[in-house]
Amino acid sequence: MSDDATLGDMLAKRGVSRRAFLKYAAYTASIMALPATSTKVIAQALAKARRQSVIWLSFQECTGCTESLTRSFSPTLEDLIFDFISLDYHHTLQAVSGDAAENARHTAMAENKGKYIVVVDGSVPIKDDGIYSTIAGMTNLDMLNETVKDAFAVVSVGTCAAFGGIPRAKPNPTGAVAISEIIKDKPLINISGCPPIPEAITGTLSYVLSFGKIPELDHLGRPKAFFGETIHDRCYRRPFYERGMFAKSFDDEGARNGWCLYELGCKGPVAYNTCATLKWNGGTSFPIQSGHGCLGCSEPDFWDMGGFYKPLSTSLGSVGTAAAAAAAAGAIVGAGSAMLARRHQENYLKDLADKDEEI
Ligand code: FSX
Repeated sequence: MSDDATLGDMLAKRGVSRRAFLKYAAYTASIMALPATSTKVIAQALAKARRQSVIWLSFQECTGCTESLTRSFSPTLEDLIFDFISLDYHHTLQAVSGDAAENARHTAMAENKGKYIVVVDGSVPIKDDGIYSTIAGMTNLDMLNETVKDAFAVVSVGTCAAFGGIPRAKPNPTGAVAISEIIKDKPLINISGCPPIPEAITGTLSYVLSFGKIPELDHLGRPKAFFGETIHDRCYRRPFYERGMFAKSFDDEGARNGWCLYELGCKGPVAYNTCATLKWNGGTSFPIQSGHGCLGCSEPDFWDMGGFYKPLSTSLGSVGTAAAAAAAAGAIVGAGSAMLARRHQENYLKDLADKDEEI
């Protein structure tokens, strides 16, 4: 089908029914917390849209973000690639290699100047002129700058791209930085998580495709629809927290009865993400449901927060101690966790400035 074909044309050709298409539009509206009336708007916008050119760059990362994307349930990765976007370049998923791959990137940039979206997963090493990670003979830094120059928007997928992630963990030997520290002149969306929830990736892309603009973001550049609440806000174990009922070890009676995992190091009160509602693998489960505390992987510097199995009271210093005391009384949290999170994020922003001076 010609490049002028709309998504509506393509979906019809593939035999996707109007009912199935509306169902997808309704799902997208619901996970983006949009009013039900948006379903029609999304469906109409998507039906008229041309396939969006997407160039996906992978830098210092573990490929977990792409693994996550391939497990998207709505739309599936196949739906996304065949119907909604033209994935013109992707280090892991593309069949071509070498010059053919680089030619595909350059062709997509030239043919879609000013309109394509660059998705990036992984951080960028900038120490020693960026020599610690190169692709096709280019440093990640050069490839990022070259590719983003004519893009419409940039989407940083995963905590590595959004905040530096694990490559940036102390002592950060490669001088890893977040994409937002390099790209300052383009609309940029952070979809954090190590890895991010697949529907947060596909839902955000669908939103941009439907409305031609970026969704409402929080102060760390993340879509509020997915990152507007903490895990703790929606955690099904929260009633135990409120009553001061905490598991003390992973095999005690409290753990077996589903009590709160706060004292076993759960970072849910300071982790903004949608794991407790969208969950993973098509809504099957999420870490806390399987008995393990949240690692806080969607937050800046989660690897250096002071220990996955230490309660926030000890891993976040005096701020945490105050929260822990209140937690033991089975009180606070709404306001307390927001305060903790904000304090942590303020520290992160300050750290960023300090680290930039060190690199
Ligand atoms: Fe990072 Fe993603 Fe964690 Fe891994 O691409 S967010 S290490 S899941 O793979 O970048």
